[in-house]
Amino acid sequence: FQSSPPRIAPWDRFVRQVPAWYTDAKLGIFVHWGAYSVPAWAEPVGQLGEVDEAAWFRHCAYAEWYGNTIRLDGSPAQRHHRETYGGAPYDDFLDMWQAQAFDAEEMVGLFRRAGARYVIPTTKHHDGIALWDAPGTGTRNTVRRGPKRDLVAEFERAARKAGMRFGVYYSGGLDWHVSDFPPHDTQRSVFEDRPNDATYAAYAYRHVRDLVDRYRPDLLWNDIDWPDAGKHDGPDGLAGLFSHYYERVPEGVVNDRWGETHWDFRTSEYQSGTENESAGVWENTRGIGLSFGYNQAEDATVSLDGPGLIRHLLDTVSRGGNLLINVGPDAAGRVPELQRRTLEYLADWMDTGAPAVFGTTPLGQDLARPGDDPWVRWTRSGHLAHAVIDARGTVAIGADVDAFDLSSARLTDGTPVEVAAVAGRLEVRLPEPTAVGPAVVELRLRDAR
Ligand code: FUL
Repeated sequence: FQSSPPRIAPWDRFVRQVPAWYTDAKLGIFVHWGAYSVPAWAEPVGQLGEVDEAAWFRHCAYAEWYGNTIRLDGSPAQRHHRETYGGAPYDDFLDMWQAQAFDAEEMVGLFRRAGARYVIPTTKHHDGIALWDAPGTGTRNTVRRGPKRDLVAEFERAARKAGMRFGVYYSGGLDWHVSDFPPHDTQRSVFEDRPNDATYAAYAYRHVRDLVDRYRPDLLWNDIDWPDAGKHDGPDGLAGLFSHYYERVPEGVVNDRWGETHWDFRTSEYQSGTENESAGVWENTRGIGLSFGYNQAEDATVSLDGPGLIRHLLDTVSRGGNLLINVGPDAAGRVPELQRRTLEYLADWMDTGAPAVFGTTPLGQDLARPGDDPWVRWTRSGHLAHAVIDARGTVAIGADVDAFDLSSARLTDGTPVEVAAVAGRLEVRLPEPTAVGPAVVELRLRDAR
């Protein structure tokens, strides 16, 4: 006889309309901050999804993966670690991490100015170090060691004070401290060499439940997967965790990295998982550079500058997604200059650009086409179409010219813009820029299309 298949936990009961605050929000800020922010080192080899998988782990561009990369024999990170820190144990970085300049309100204020509607700090990354006094972590958290502060609480208070939504990142899939697998060298090893036993499942469950009870996060952003022994419908299983969460935070949303269970929105990361961007509710995440954790080895050549970030944001929003852009503070708790400059630029652009972003939906490609020469992306709010154009002078844009009331064309500050239908395209004469960054031209749609 074959035994009957295991009962599949009823994930369907959690399926619901995703709260509008999330789909309207468009921009969130991820914060990857940890003991890895002390060495703050990785090889800036390229974007996840573009680098050959065989090279990714050994030359990992993610500085928050330092604890893994230095264990891969012969890796440049291992050499760097030996030369710079004499091969010291990873946990020494927890004590070296002082966070002495960290001012959550100042940092979150910058995020808010940049237009972000939510902020998600890491509360436990793959290294297993908790940024709050997490049950069962003993002294291996930032309240007992290193910063000696509840960093999750500080972010939470600052976010709420700034009128932003607050979420938590939690690595349920990997915890290098509770497992002794060999270092990850392939994608397969990431998903297969992860702790799946009941003891770890209970540990992770307690953590996320504690995060929910203490901070009422508006988003639960789990990473990699959830321990298999915990994927059941009992009160202390994943289904119980979701039930508890939605009961406490009815407007809360969860991402899609809990294995094949339940999600409110799908995720993509740099160029990986982009198949998740085609339908439904989704969010792309990436760093300003090539890493989430602060990487001192990065420079401007591998980082998004202000216009680059605006283009990435609009490319995402115009296709119906949210962008979760990451900031990696240094060990002292400051936003490094390169990242700060990009965010400040975005903040300046938001004075004129915000209407093209928040609360919008994509504009159908039957009405107007995105393009890269000139660079243009379209969004809409009701009958108003927003064209975000990163160009100067007069540009021609592919569109159904009859769909628009051309005389209505304005910049968001009300300045009229000359638009004509020429050979089946919109010829837009952009005024001399008075504001930073791409121009936003708004046009009325003629009828209720
Ligand atoms: C990935 C992690 O492995 C990265 O370090 C980062 O946290 C990213 C957001 O998710 O899967």
